[in-house]
Amino acid sequence: MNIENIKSDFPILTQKINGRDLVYLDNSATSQKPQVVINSITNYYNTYNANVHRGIHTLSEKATEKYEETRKKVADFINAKSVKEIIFTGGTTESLNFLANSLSKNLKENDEIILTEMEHHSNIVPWQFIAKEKGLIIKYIEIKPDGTLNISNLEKLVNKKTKILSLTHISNVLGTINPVEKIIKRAKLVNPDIIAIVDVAQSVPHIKVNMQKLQADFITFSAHKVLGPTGVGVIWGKYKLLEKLHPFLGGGSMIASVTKKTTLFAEIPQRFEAGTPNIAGVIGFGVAIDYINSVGIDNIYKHEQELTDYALDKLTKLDYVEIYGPIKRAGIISFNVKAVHSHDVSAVLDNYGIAVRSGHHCADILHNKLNINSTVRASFYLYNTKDDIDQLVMGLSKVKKIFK
Ligand code: C6P
Repeated sequence: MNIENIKSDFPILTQKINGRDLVYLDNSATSQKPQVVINSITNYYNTYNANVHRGIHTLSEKATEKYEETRKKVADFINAKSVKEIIFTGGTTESLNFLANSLSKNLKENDEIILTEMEHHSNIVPWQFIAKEKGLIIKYIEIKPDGTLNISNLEKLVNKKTKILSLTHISNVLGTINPVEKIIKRAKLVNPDIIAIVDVAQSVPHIKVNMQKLQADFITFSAHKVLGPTGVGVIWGKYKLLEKLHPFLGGGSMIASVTKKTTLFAEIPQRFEAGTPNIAGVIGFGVAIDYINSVGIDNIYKHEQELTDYALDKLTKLDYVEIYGPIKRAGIISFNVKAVHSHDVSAVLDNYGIAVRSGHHCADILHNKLNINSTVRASFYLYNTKDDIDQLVMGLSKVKKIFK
């Protein structure tokens, strides 16, 4: 991987922030976009802007063809069996709300849902909504002090009333890579009827996610973390389960026919994509996948692992920095500078052009469990370099000086 060449594909990275070269370490929040992705969006609006799946005119047909090309690219990217298993949504949050709402139609009082203590709020709040409405019980797999999940008592947590197991592949705070295949297999040994959902929002941009291996029934992710535009998400679902799933949204383009009394649904996946979708975004996402494929997802992962090892080595040497999470992790490092609030740390870093996220990262339960209010988070992607990490370490020494 030639990082300098890669960097030059991302126009935003040549910017100066507060007079310094931008060091972008907030990739878990959203990734930057290569020029080819930006071009594909303007090209759509400049040359073939039209609605999809509707018009029998040249522009509409071209837009539909390009939109559907992305579905194929997504299916290949995650090794899905069929393009029919790919549903476009507005993002991971919408995907999870969709699944919670649609799956809840088959749930009844006292049915149980298992989540983990390291879920993003988007994999907690929608389940709490339906739990309240239907009288369901939510249980949590606990986090151990080392930032991994405690699955030693999994068989006690799961029972015949467990209907849903929904968990993240990679923690957006700790970078923990959860053994999801193992967890799902063990849970389904106790109750084969469990529906397993894996939130791969933080894994799909960085590691090979293979639907023939993952053991999941559904997965969810967002395009904007995978070099694509905002406002596009994905649900992959097993075709057999999609056939039984009630649509989340009703409206145009998801129907076969409508009478005054009832509606016949369109085929899958159209049935699940009501209304005009984010056409430009989906097309741009297809180009983002091409870009990732041209670099190679395994190369990206290897590069990020090198950066993570380098960063952990440098940060653990700073006695005023406390790091959270396991040693073996994805390219996400959350930490605190002792006695300094995370927002102050990120404000000082920003003065040096360094972008990190601070706060609870939409993971309150995790922070409460670790007994902390907030953390500073540095997260890496393919265009980051060891020099970026050296800049972060330099920035932290400035924080230390200011708040001594
Ligand atoms: N995490 C972060 O800074 P949306 O916002 O819908 O694209 O994705 C939600 C989401 C779901 N699951 C996980 C594991 C996530 O990390 C996120 C988004 C960002 O950590 C924004 S809060």
